Amino acid sequence: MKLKRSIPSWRHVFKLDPDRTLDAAALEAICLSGTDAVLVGGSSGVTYDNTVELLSRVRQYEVPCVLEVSELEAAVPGFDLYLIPTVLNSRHPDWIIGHHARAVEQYSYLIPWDDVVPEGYIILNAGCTAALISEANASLTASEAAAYAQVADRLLRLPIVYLEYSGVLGDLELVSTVHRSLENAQLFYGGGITDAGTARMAAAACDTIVVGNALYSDLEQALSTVAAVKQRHV
Ligand code: 1GP
Repeated sequence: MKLKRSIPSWRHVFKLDPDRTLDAAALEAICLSGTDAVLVGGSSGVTYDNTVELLSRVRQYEVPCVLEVSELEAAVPGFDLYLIPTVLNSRHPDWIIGHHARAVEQYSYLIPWDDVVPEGYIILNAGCTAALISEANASLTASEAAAYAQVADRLLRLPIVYLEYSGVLGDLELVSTVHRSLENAQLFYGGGITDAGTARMAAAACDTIVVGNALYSDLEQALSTVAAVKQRHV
């Protein structure tokens, strides 16, 4: 299945961490939930082996399966699409462009460029693993976050801006401000969506909500986020 150009229609995505355990029944419920895509990714403990294993399990179902590449060693072939994060508010150039340049230098001939989509990450929870690893300056005002987002959208022309609050529900007014500032990019929001109520609030402030942790803490509530978002358009 070719997913190119279909990203803008995503309203809901479940993010699965290859380093965490899901039994068969849980995975089936997630893949048949009506979510627009399963995004495979994590900030630590992601390996080739656990990524291959999760891909092969998700492939039993028809839901699009997309890899968010955070470890070069875990760039497994066979996904529908590859999302490549660049952390716009990192204090270290490696996370903005350095790792990417090294990857291209080593593996350019292996990269399925037609299936690669860049994401401009803005990490706003200073305590999350991604912020710590990437040395993100997470204390941005709404106006500063919107400025980063516009650089991604208007200058770099990235198709996705991702506001990452992993683990906590973010400042949804800030998210709305960033949303209004975008011209073309799709706004992903992730962080602290645990149930239908938080899903609805977050979905009102962005284009695409990403639900991760809740799948591992309260699956039923996490599954209810799909209908909460989809009903908005009925
Ligand atoms: C994490 O943005 C995603 O990368 C989702 O966040 O795990 O808090 O749902 P949560």
